[in-house]
Amino acid sequence: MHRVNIYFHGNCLDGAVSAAIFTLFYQEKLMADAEFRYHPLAHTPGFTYDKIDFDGDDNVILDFRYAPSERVKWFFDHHATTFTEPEHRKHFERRTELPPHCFWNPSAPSNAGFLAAMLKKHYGYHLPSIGERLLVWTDMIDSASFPSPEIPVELVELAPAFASLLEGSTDPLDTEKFIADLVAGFSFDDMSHDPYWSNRLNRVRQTNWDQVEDIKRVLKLKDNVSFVDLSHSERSGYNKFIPYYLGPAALYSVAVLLYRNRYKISVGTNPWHVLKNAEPVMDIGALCESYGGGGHSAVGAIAMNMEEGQKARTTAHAIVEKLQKHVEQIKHEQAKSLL
Ligand SMILES: [Mn+2]
Repeated sequence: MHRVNIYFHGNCLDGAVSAAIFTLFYQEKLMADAEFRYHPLAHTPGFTYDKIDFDGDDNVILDFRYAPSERVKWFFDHHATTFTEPEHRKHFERRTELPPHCFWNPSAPSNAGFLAAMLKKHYGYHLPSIGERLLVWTDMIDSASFPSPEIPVELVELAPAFASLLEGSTDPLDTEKFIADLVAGFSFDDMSHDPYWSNRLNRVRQTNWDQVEDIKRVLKLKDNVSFVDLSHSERSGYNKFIPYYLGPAALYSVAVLLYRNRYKISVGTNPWHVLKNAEPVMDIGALCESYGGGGHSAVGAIAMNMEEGQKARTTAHAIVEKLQKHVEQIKHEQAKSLL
């Protein structure tokens, strides 16, 4: 039997939806009775494809790093960091299949949306209509461009609830079944009536509301900067939108978290705040870098090891003070421009 191996971003709604869309395309346009195997991948530090054989008859990479291998026939990704070496990019650019099999667009909000658009354009493949509606959600969720903090915090809608379920899942069967259900043509609404999913969705929503309660108890908001110290008890996840949900006046938020084997300082800009683009703009990634961390312009983090709990708290306080001074500066600039 013809076997298709799909390697995709694991614990991620975008990765799983991409895997389902590619399967539907393959069944309709290339081979109706191929066998599919799904291999979720994770962005662990130092990840390489060295240990992966690409032993399918067709090997496909979706929503994950480029692999410079002749055995990989299909590739779709939207991560800016997809090429880990300059050689990998050259390898990608040398691909000559027509119509093309390998696609990359770092400005696409989700890989699923990009994949669907390329399959339509180059292969005349049209998604079923429930799929089209799903892409509005994958775009919103993968680029974290929610119209309000209620959506990623209250998880009332099924798409962000499923996204949160997959992110926190430790059971490989969850992603496997999720893809199979989408391929079988079920909508999220259909799936939510299946006890397998309704039990898990209830748990995800409950865990999230517990987090809202935990954060509410320790949240401090002063001078438009919120601070959350959760470094005294271990946790497995942190919903970074909760501080803005509870304290919309925060332009910036800082949290100290304790995970199984490290401390983490999480820093972010409130995407719903009116001053988020006000001058001077704070580059959060650069701020975190100056303390040994990193990130993007609006979000960043600093990791510290298990012996550095006190240092993590001191550093977090220093960052809070810096951000409070920065808000003062923004307000000063604003007042000046009004004169
Ligand atoms: Mn993605």
